[in-house]
Amino acid sequence: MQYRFPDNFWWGSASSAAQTEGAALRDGKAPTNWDHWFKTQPNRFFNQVGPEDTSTFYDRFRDDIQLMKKIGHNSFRTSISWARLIPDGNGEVNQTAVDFYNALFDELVENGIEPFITLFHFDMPFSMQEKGGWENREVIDAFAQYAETCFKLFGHKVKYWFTFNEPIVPVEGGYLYDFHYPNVVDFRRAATVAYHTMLAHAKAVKHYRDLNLDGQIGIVLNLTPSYPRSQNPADLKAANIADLLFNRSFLDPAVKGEYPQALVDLLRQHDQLPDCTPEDAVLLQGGKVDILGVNYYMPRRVKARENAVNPDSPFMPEWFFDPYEMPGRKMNPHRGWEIYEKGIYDILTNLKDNYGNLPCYISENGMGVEGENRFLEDGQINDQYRIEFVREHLRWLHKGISEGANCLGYHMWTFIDNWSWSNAYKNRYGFVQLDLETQTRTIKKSGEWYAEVSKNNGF
Ligand code: BGP
Repeated sequence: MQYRFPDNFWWGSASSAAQTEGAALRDGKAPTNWDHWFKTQPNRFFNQVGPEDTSTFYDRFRDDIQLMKKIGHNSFRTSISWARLIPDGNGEVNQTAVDFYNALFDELVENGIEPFITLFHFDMPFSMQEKGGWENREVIDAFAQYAETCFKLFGHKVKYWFTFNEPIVPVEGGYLYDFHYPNVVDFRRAATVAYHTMLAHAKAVKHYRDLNLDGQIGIVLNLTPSYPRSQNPADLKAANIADLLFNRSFLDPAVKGEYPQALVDLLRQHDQLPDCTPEDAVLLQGGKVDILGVNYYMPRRVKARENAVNPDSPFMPEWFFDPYEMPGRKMNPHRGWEIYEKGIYDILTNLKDNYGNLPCYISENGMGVEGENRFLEDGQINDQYRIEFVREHLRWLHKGISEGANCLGYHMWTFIDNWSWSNAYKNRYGFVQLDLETQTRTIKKSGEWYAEVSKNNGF
């Protein structure tokens, strides 16, 4: 075997409540931003397929866990739905939800699959959004209480907790680029949402520490390495600012407990800083994580801007750089994302050299493909492109580990084809194919391949 991974390496996949559970308005669950947005603007979702019945995991999790076992999972990440557990956001706990999550975690553990649990994966309870969402500090407190409730209810069986999944995405989608509700375009409000998210994270970490549970707490960040077009100082400056805005804005507070001074200076210079209190800094210091989940899909290539900024346009990250389309780059055309396998190694090297080599794992990596049925052979999807995609990423991951990176596992996005934010079921990511009509699950070739890799702990 050419690529052997460390003992007890985590092989698994990731998903989230809103994208897989279905039963979005059943058994006491209250609507989230997604349920609300779909009701009011269904045209914003691919083929007008909404979040109500996503992948029926709520009803079929027992059978699905058997499939996980079959494809070699020893760990699996999903999220708890805040709006299911505490329908009002900060009121009573929904006992039906407690029973569901207890049954789910028990079933995973009994089948030798370690549950990794996220507390917030883009699914703001609509009641909380009506209060202003992350712009309102009351929502920070409500989240911290929700987190504490989860730790108390499930902390003896869940050992790996993640406060947020990709906290920058609701900031980008909801407050800068119009791909999540509430479709605001306003940098200062975006910065406030980002900052408050990290305060909410830190408060949750504090609760976790106070409870003295036997486990670890972390955060999942989508780290997107910023590559400059060239070594020209103007391109380097552009890449550095992109890195500050899109990576270090969350990575530094999560791992070092404070924001990079250069980022603070930049936002101050453009009058975009959120309101901060001296107590916030103390809180953030206490929010340092035990473990970091790294989601990696694509790199960000940038160059110095070609044209002057329109001073009447809204202030945006793109005031500092233009996206750069590198000739010869490899693309996944279905998602419009570049595939650059070495990025995974660059991220791990950066964490090793500049972030104390804290324990981390690849919490998402994957490839969404449209129209996968054209690869059906004898009733099974022969997704060689996905096998290739995973294998190449794992090679670079392995190189990182062999050079000392503290990477403990690899989770694929995703287990069963699931519903995606506004793309609905357009692109399929799963190791397991989902027939939308019948809800039948069929393991793809990549799932069989992954089972072997997991069994052999390498390839
Ligand atoms: C990540 C999210 C996932 C997932 C994935 C694929 O950003 O954490 O929830 O959806 O990306 O992206 P998409 O579904 O937008 O194609």
